[in-house]
Amino acid sequence: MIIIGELINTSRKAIAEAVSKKDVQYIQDIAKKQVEAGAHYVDVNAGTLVNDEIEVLPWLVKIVQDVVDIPLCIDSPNPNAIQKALEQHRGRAMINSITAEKDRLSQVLPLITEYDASIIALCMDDKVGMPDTAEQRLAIVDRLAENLKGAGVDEKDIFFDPLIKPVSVNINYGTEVLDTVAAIKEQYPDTHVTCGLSNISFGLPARQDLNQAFLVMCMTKGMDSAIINPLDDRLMSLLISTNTLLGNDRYCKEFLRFQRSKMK
Ligand code: THG
Repeated sequence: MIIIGELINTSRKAIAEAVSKKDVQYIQDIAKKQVEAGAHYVDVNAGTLVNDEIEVLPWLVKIVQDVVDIPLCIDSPNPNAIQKALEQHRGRAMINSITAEKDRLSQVLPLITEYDASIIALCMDDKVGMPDTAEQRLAIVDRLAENLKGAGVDEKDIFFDPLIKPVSVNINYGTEVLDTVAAIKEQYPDTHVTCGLSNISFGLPARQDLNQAFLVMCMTKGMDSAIINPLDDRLMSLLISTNTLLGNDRYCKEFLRFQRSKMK
């Protein structure tokens, strides 16, 4: 499982405050904690600061890479902000994200190859917007795959994100995502599937319960990455256990390492 730590996001009050006070240490601490907890990428998102995003995003890249060695996940809908962040980033970044929307596709595609980045590809386009059904998502996945592979991007560097919508809005939104995950892994076996898990529970109480159940279900269908809070012990424990039970953890090595780290 490829874990993308979601906590450095200005939609979170504590991060918005730390950014406005230029509290470098607070942000660096959160970055280090996520890496210690098992994150493989640290997501950075300054999307709420529309006007300042273009300066803040590369600044976040700089201060986070000053203290952690893992690559970052550059989370922005704005191709110009992504480019500035990539100019600052050392090593191979992950871009979050591209969509099948005409303008975004044409502006983000060249950045992937220029910076040799991996890419999160969202199931979204100009026509349907955010899709409801697996069928709509898979039609978009095909177009994304065609464009990405056409530009020379390897399947192993593509992370499809089905785009999760709340089950409180439509009770079928969970199963439509599960069907999408299974179909992506069947049709494009060398690509990855990731998602921002917490949207599933939006508008309901006991959100953690739904997020946890849905993580396990998506993994059973072949999802092999997630954008999550790695400091959430229960969620991480379920993730590690599920990964082991699915046969992805030879000799139960990661499971044993995780359990040992909790005893300390
Ligand atoms: N797909 C992709 N990228 C994404 C998302 C996705 N990036 C953003 C988001 N969705 C995932 N990241 C976060 C980061 C923080 C929180 C949720 C998702 C979070 N939310 C608190 C909550 O939901 O209760 C509220 C914020 C707060 O703490 O104040 O923490 O789907 N590719």
